[in-house]
Amino acid sequence: MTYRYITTPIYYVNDRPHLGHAYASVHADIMARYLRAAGRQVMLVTGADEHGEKIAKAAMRNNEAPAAFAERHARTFQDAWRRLAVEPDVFVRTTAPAHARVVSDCLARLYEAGEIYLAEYEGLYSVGQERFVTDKELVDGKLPEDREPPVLRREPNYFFRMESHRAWMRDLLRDTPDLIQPAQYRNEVLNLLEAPIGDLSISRPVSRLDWGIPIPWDKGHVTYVWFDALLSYVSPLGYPDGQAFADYWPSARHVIGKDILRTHTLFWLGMTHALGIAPYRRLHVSGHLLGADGRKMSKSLGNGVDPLEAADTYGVDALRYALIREVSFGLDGIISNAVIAQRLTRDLADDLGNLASRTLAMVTKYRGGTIPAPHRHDAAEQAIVARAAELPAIVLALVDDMKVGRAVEHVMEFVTQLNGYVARSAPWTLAKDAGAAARLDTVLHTLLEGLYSVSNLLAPVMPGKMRELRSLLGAVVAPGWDVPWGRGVTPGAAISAGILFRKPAVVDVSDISDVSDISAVTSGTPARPAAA
Ligand code: ME8
Repeated sequence: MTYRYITTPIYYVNDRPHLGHAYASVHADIMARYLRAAGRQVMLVTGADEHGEKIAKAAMRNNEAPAAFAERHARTFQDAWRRLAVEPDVFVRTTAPAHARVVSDCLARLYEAGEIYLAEYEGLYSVGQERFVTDKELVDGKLPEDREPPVLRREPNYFFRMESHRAWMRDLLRDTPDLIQPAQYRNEVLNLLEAPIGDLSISRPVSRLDWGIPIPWDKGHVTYVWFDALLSYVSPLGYPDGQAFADYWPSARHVIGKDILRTHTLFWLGMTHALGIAPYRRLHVSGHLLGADGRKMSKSLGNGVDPLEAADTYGVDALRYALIREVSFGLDGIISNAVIAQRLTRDLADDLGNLASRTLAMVTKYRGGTIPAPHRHDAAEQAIVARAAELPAIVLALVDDMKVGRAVEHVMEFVTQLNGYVARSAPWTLAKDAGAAARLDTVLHTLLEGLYSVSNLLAPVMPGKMRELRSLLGAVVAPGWDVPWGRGVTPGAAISAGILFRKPAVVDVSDISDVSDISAVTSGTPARPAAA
């Protein structure tokens, strides 16, 4: 059994998710779906980061107890993932007693081992990022991603001896080139590790903040939210003794945004090393989605595209597709309603949707809606069959490196190849020639089988639409990875004509040169795409 453990960040539940959160979760979900389709035993974990000052403050502003506030928003996230077809196996909550037990146990062990000590601390603290910051990180007196400048804090804190693990971390990163991907983020961390990183404050006095997991030996302090949150990667596996931990942890891949690179390297690698947990296998670091204003999309800035509204407007599958195609994983990129509409129009409706609808229409018109059996394959069919045979391995290898957009680009090139094949083989001409009936059968069968391959190859990205496509193709076979050519559609079975993707009705996106002009696409009542 080949296991794969995939995690997303556990999100701060102080509001509803925006598209930046969806970006990480959709990538992780797509990787999970591809690997599952290819027969791996996958566990996908996402969750809610419910403790800490940020949540406590947001709850207070809302006149609500932190527990009730976090509970309500955790549910909002769970509902959002359901709507966005993100299907985790576990939704971990840091307020769950089982998680708190793991945190307490880890703290106690580290304290006994001398890895934790008490000291007075003074420094600049970013409430937005929930961590102490250094002067070097500040631009114009604040972190670029924060609205407020950091505040000066002086208080007794428990510290974790993070600095003592620095040499080991540096060696690990040097010896494991693919531990952090893309490579620029590994270099960034290697640079950080050249200089002292200091020890990590892992507690807060209850006099200032009581919304957290108590420090087991000192009720005057609660656990720092990051120390608590990072352990949510092992608590759902039943760490330390659970079988799931033994099975899944050795294959762990964390999907995160670049804003939390430091916590997932310096903090988390240090913590796992001190606890005797093997380091994760890979950290997949995304860039940032930028709002139309060119700034990082964030809840605090309110410049995000609402993923649920976008799913309603364009369909959840088109949204997932646009997210992974538009911004290459690892890089920053702007995403707006306009670019989603453009992807839906061009790639999905014009290329894939058109291939499907004209193929289905021709089978209806020329063969009464019944799938014909193929005859002799010419060079054109042989090229298509050969490409269909090699695509699953190509796609899987790219997905394994979290190059999901690139993987899907290959499949869309195959769609282009099929569209070119329609044009060159001109079934409408063959249909006029009684002597070309066998050739027409072969062409139509090749197109249907090609579409079946596409439905399999894109199902992890667009599960609903690809299910719909398989049903239009009359494919009774359960979707499978690597289905050999000729086993997808069944000669003699009936297809249904249908339209897979509808263009957004409101705008002609070819007119949009300025993607920041969101109002152009969101005003009016867009047509809903066909139901999934
Ligand atoms: O940091 N573009 O939670 P968080 C791309 N609770 N991704 C974005 C993004 C954007 N504009 N904005 C957010 C936390 N993200 C901690 C994590 S994990 C043990 C604890 C994504 O709610 C990105 O993956 O602030 C980022 O790392 C994550 O959301 C942070 O979400």
